[in-house]
Amino acid sequence: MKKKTLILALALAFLLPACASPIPAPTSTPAPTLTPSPTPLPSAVPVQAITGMPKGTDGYPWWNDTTFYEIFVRSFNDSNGDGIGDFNGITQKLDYLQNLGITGLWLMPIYPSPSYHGYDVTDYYSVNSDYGTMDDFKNLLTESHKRGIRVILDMVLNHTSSQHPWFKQAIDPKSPYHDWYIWSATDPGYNGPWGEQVWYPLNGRYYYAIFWDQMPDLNYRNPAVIAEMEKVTKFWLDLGVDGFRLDAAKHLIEDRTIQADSKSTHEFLQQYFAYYKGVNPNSITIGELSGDNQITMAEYIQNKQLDLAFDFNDAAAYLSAANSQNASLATGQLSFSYKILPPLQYAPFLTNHDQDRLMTQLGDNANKVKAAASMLLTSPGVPFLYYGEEVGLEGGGADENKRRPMQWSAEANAGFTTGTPWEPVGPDANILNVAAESSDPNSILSLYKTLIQIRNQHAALRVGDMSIVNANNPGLFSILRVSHAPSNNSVEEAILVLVNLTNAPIRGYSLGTSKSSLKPGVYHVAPIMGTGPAADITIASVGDFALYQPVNEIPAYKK
Ligand SMILES: [Ca+2]
Ligand SMILES: [Ca+2]
Repeated sequence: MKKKTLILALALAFLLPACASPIPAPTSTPAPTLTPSPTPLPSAVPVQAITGMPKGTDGYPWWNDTTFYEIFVRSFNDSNGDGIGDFNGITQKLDYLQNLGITGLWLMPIYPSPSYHGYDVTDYYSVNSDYGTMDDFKNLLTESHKRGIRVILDMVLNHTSSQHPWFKQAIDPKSPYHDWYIWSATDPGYNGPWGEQVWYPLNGRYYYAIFWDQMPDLNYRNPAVIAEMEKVTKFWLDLGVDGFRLDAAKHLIEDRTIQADSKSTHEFLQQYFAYYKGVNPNSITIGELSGDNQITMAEYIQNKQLDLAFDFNDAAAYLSAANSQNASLATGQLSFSYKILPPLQYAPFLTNHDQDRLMTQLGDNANKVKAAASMLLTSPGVPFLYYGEEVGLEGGGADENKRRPMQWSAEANAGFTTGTPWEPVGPDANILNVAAESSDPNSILSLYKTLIQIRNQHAALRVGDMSIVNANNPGLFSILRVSHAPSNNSVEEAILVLVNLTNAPIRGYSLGTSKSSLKPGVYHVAPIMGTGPAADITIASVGDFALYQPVNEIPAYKK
């Protein structure tokens, strides 16, 4: 296997698609087969590019080859003019998503629900009629798979709607459904993890609801509940979905006043993991463990309770680094995640549907958005994007503002609907939209597309190991990603990531690291993005290098 080093100079302005493939220059004694030849400008050829449905690279599972995209169905695209996004609307936009390089979708809850967001479910076996029919959903699934895009669903195990027929019957203590929920004859008198009320009086008794009185928690100490939710799980897997995002995964079972990460929750998820893998060994769960640290997250993953967990800490770190233009705020957290969590089995992101929009958190500064995206999409783990992030959707405060209609064009209602949108489109929809940004090579969208496609083309970014590179400049984010052939551990591909987080060119920097998995030698370096040609790099005995400056200047992104 040839050693290859590629440099990814991600400058906040230069997106030169220069490509070239480097050949290692032997340090001392050239191998006889390597004839000294005039060195052409090295070109960065794709290494282990994804084609079709991601299957996994270098022994990693398929999800390590996947860039996921979270969709709030109500807000993505309305196909029939009723102002509500729907399954057929998503199907119409699958070519857009495929073109962007997306290989996985997470659909927020698609089940019948009295709420606009859908996290209070009234029937786990059907779809919300606002979004279309089951046939529409099946068509979306088929068309996604045809384009190499897997689909996972939001699975709300912790609670149902108070309008669910199970709960309506459960109110009667004599009903067999009574024990499907959590009751007390008297008020136990304690509050929830956020100090909130969790016990609510009803019909002379009290029921437990960690989030909201209209979302009563299911009782997973009742085997009938476990059996039913396993049946739900099998129903959707048999239909062809590829897995689930597990809502509130850390709150499933309470050990008295321990209402998060309880021993019982860990035990339940271990059993659930074995169950869904038994139905489909390739299916996946990604847990929402908001607020947990890396050590707690690791317990779920290494003990086969979840395949992945969202990394809220990496998310916060990317935003801090982008906002403060200080790379160490990201690299410190990234190396902690990389060290503590099972290899690459976590899901970093920037923001999700519960958080203020990326653009809003970064002060409507498109360059900071580009910097954050550049860090996320070159880093270890399985990246998740939130719909609209790629065009700079804005919004914060009330949840509805974080979940506004997607901005497709400068037409009425941002091209989301021909009717009246369920929620008004955001500000700046006439500028920040897919149509406008598609034709602008310096747009946020163009950068996202380039980054996702580079990740799809290069194994080092998807499954490479990671070394933090000291850049001797706080504004320069630098990591080294190296992928290895599983058979003999030889280096397949190496990518040096450089992201200028500041609004000015960076000169006079110097890169070094005390250790990496690169073998000693001198390597040619070819730009994937950014300016070239780049200086050769000399790797010493333990993969270390020092005082390296591939190019004189790392430019700032163009506005
Ligand atoms: Ca509709
Ligand atoms: Ca619970």
